[in-house]
Amino acid sequence: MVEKTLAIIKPDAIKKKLTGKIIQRIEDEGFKISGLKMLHLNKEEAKGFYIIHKDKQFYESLTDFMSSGEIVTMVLEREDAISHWRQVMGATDPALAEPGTLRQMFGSSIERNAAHGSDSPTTAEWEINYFYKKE
Ligand code: IDP
Ligand code: MG
Repeated sequence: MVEKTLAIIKPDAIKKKLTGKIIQRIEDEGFKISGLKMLHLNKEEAKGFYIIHKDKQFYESLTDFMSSGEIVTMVLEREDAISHWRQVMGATDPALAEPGTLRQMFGSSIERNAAHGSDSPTTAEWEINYFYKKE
């Protein structure tokens, strides 16, 4: 089934000039990019996006990081987009991610792991709406 997911290139990857490589990989994996925006979130916007993690010990640090520089948000479309994008990214912790995954190749820590992807149809819809709300 063709579905949509929200992908983010995180500030660590933007700073390392990996934006082009990551977008190339997205296209090579057969995704259609149907939305794309570069944004610099403020702290409140980062906290809103990651509200699901508000009780985690890493919430403050994660939202500082995600508001520390520009990000690129994208809506990706493909057959099984949600699970396929998570496969392409690899495990949350780059040290545990499979060889050839984006996080294994480009991530530097469990926090600074280069990319984000929605984890279910419900979160994909919520996350796409967070950045691409129809006015
Ligand atoms: P996911 O991005 O693979 O879905 P989540 O558990 O949803 O992983 O966590 C969201 C983001 O929070 C991660 O991508 C990572 O940037 C950060 N994070 C997750 N676990 C930790 C941790 O234990 N320490 C620091 N940051 C973390
Ligand atoms: Mg997640």
